Amino acid sequence: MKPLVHGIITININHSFKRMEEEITMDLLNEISELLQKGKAKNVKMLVQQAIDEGISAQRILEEGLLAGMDIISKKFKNNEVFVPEVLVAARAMNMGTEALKPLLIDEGVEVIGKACIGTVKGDLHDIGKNLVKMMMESKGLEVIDLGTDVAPETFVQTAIEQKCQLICCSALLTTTMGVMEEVVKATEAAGIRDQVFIMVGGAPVTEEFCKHIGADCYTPDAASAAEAAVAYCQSLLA
Ligand code: B1M
Repeated sequence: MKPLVHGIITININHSFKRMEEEITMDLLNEISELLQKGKAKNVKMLVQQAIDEGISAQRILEEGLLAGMDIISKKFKNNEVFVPEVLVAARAMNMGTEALKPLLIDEGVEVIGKACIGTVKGDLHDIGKNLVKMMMESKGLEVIDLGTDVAPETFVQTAIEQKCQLICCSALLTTTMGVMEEVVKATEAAGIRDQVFIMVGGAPVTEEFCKHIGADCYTPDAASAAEAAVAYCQSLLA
């Protein structure tokens, strides 16, 4: 009987320990989310580092900490419970938090498999999603030239020509700016490089149907699938 009882106690202790560990992890991720909502950028960065040091995966920190906080802010913004200044500081905290995750996601030793330029289209200043796409692409071995926000179609095209990019990646968050993506497609045609570049589009209002309608090559709903699609395209060029 004794070893059996001992076994049960060991199992229970292990179970309790795991539960405690999960509770500590959840507390830390919730704190990251709350500090992000308050726009405490430096504290967010510090806690992201703490979470990394405690062995929490980059994916959990991103999804259950940073993006969870951003999601709450987005809903409050939509419902007029918070306004541009609060959203702006939360966005800064988000960007600082994701910067801290970068070393975890990007392995300097990864072989470069292709080159892309990325930007948020003209008239649009939203850059969080674009930054995530850039980071995920870099983590998968793409060299990514970041053109920032408010990027004119000619800038995408000129960069693609000068830097020999195989991919042009456009992000848009406003229904009023997503049309600029069509201008990017047309600008590549006018410059005679349409068949040399793979045009990827994304952002909250963008859809697969819209992508087809404007003649772009690929729509993906999130940063991870954008990186996967970019890699698949680059590999198809190497094959
Ligand atoms: Co603005 N904003 N904003 N905003 N903002 C939205 C987009 C909005 C939906 C809010 C709402 O609910 N009403 C609304 C747009 C409505 C519409 O167009 N129909 C809106 C508005 C109206 C505005 C202003 C006009 C507000 C004003 O001034 N009165 C103004 C416009 C400024 C401008 O751009 N000219 C404005 C300003 C701002 C801030 C500056 C305050 C700030 C941006 C700060 C920054 O980015 N540095 C801001 C923010 C933060 C938001 C919300 C709340 C959050 C956006 C975000 O970062 N989400 C947003 C609400 C919402 O989207 N529900 C909102 C998190 C991010 C991870 O998601 O960017 O969607 P997202 O990226 C995703 C995918 O879309 C995808 O990957 C990411 C996830 O993995 N993805 C790609 C993105 N790009 C991709 C490219 C790809 C593939 C996938 O391939 C190339």
